[in-house]
Amino acid sequence: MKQLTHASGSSDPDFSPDGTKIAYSGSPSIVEIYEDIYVMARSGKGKKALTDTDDRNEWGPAWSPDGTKIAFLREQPFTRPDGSTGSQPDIWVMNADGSEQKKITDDPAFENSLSWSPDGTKIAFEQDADIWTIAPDGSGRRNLTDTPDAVETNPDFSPDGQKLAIAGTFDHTDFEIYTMNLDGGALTTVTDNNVYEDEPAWSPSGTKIAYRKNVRIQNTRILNAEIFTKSASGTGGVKNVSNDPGLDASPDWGPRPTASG
Ligand SMILES: [Ca+2]
Ligand SMILES: [Ca+2]
Ligand SMILES: [Ca+2]
Ligand SMILES: [Ca+2]
Repeated sequence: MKQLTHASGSSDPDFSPDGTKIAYSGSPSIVEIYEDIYVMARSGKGKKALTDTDDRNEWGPAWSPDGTKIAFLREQPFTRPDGSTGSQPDIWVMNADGSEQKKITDDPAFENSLSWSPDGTKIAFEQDADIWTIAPDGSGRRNLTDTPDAVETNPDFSPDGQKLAIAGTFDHTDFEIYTMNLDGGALTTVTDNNVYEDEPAWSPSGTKIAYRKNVRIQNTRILNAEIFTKSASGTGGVKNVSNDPGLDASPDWGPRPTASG
């Protein structure tokens, strides 16, 4: 894949649903450490900042399926009773041009990994190692996993909106890829091994899931992340689709079919 950004720490690329734009997070310059959300044309041209805060990070942009809105994470600094300071992320939603930024979660928990449902009515996310859904206006928040002793993260809606792919531990010692229904039921194990997998992403047809997996570089003890695909049902073999010595992350199949077509 062609590298489109050069700012240090540019990450989290997400294609607009029509495939013409990419939203991502990055530092505005090498002297400012705090990231903002940017959008640019797929060609890499026309870069524009959608957030402009000098004292906190924004990251993790996720386009709504109709392309009109972007959900993202914004750091919220706080001071503890003992005077020490920290920060935690909240979920925000803005118009795709950066206007009307609205906070939809507002609590000390750590939110992460945003995924819109194909019909635009829900955003799935991780909060403190559980998988939740919430409406884009902040209403109807629901914990789908509620497992205090296990970690779940990286939810990704299936193209038909009926399931989520997630990475998690459950009864395993390391991360596996799972699918589940929107009530947290019908858990299916897609991977089952003793290496680390995360960042699942459904194929547009809904039949396959791409994910990141750590594999050992031959004749070394060095772990290298590669992108693999496997059938969403968990059956059949796996396929290494990146297979290069660089660290690969955040698989994205590109634009998805919209509800209308
Ligand atoms: Ca910022
Ligand atoms: Ca929070
Ligand atoms: Ca959990
Ligand atoms: Ca595993």
